[in-house]
Amino acid sequence: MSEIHQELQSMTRRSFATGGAAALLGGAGLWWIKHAAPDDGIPWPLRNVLQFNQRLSQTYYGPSRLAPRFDVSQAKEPRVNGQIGLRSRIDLARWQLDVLSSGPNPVVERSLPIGAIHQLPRYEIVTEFKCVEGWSQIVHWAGARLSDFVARYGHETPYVGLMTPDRDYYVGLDRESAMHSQSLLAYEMNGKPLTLGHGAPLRLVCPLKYGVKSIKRIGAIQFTQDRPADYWAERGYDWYLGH
Ligand SMILES: Nc1nc2c(c(=O)[nH]1)N[C@H]1C(S)=C(S)[C@@H](COP(=O)(O)O)O[C@H]1N2
Ligand SMILES: [Mo]
Repeated sequence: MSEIHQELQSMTRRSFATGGAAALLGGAGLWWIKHAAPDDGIPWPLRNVLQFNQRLSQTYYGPSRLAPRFDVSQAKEPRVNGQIGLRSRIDLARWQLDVLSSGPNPVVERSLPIGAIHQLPRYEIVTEFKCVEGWSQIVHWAGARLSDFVARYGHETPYVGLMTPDRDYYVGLDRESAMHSQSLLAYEMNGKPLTLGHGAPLRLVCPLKYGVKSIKRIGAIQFTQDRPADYWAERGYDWYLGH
């Protein structure tokens, strides 16, 4: 199993390296990568490594794989990292989570107050939060399992998309990752309500994936048949981003 993890990690790193190389090439190189017969929206020079990641992800990112847990005494506050979708004003008293209909032109099916999330069973976890930029931090989170939310308010679709209220930041999850027992809709960090910088009033925590997927300030959630838009996947990162 550890060999597989190593392979998954090195492949993930390599796909970042490919993205990085694409960024460095600029000019003609970037043009070529962008225009080389896209498949599933992904230019083929990046596709092979992504498909390999996808195979590994589907095989080994099963419901039984758990992120390591730590003692609560090891938890510290992570840095505030990534402000996309957090720049507009937010009135926490009026915040609602919109559940969107599936399909390309979604309508709001229902709007839930934060109380609806607090009413779901509370779950706490102390896990290592890892950013692709190379830092990590052990953090103590509390919130509702995304799987409990889906069971109560969601639909049985292959994908789940989450976005900030202003739609500036958005992530897509495959159903297996969404239903993973450690995927949380978190409202507390290290024993206190989330701060605005860390995504108040509600953020995702997905401990088996890099921090990129743990969207802060969730405003809407959509259950889709097709792969939802994903901010960093659109910019060349691996879609699954497991580690
Ligand atoms: N809305 C939003 N969520 C986001 C980001 C962002 O830019 N906007 N950045 C992501 C990245 S790259 C990381 S590492 C984590 C950082 O979370 P933190 O600020 O609580 O440490 O948030 C993720 N969620
Ligand atoms: Mo990150």
